[in-house]
Amino acid sequence: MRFEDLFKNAGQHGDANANDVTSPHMPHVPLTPLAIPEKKPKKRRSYRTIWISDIHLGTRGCNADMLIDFLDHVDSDTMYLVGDIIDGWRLKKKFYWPPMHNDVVWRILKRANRGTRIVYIPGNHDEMFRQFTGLNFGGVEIRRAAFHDTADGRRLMVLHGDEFDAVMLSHRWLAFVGDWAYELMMKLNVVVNKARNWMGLPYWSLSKMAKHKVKNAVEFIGKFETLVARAAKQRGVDGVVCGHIHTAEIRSIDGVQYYNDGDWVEGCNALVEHFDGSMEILNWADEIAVRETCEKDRNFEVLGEGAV
Ligand SMILES: [Mn+2]
Repeated sequence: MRFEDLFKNAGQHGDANANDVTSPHMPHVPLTPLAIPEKKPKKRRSYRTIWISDIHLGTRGCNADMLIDFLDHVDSDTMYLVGDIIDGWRLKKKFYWPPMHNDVVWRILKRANRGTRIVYIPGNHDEMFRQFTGLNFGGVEIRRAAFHDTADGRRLMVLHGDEFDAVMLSHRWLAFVGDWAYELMMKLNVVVNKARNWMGLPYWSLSKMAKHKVKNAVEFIGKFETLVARAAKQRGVDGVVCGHIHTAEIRSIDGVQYYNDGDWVEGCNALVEHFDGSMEILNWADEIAVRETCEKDRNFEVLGEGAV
């Protein structure tokens, strides 16, 4: 069917819906069902606030299935999406959008529709949404940064964290060096040295260099945390919530509370505020493991020892 055919009959003589703008005589297009049907537990675990970031939808690294499980099991009055939700950088290079990634967007929009206040602070990987700052997409407020007042009267600054990259300058990619990269380097080490040997060059340890770099990554994280906390102190707030470096953390730095909500690529973390204002980092992979063990135990009890 050609695009123009969609409108062929619209507004024609004899069409009962011709003047009804809510019914533009469009052919029926079946909706694509969710890849993972929404779980509706009797009662979702409820928090005052949830912060999540660095989901990187549009990449293979994104643990969308875990995030879907998380969204189906918890609820909150307010939810902050603290940047790098969609990875525009990667999508620009190669389009990758499995149905599960749509499921995540669907769940977030549905949450907004249910009445959860959702504040979206784009990061560096989804900076294309920064131009929509101050606008509202289906109940999702887009902000450059935000201030959050906790139940126990503290004021927190919320931002993604890439704002400090310019100050950090070198080695910013190092924070993302995970085990897989290290392993890959080990494998590369073998190949590189075979080649070097063939060319008559001496052995050169790539893994040794990698170890050095990982040490640098640890230093990088510490430096980042200090910088963010210092900026928060200058702003006169009690604490700061950010993401960006994929390292969940709650700690006090120089009298300022530093919170990092982690990521959904490696850690699968969320930062939550309880109704009394206390804060906690959730590790959803662990939560799933605990739940599955409990379910197994329950089945064990119901079925009895003989049935297993
Ligand atoms: Mn980032």
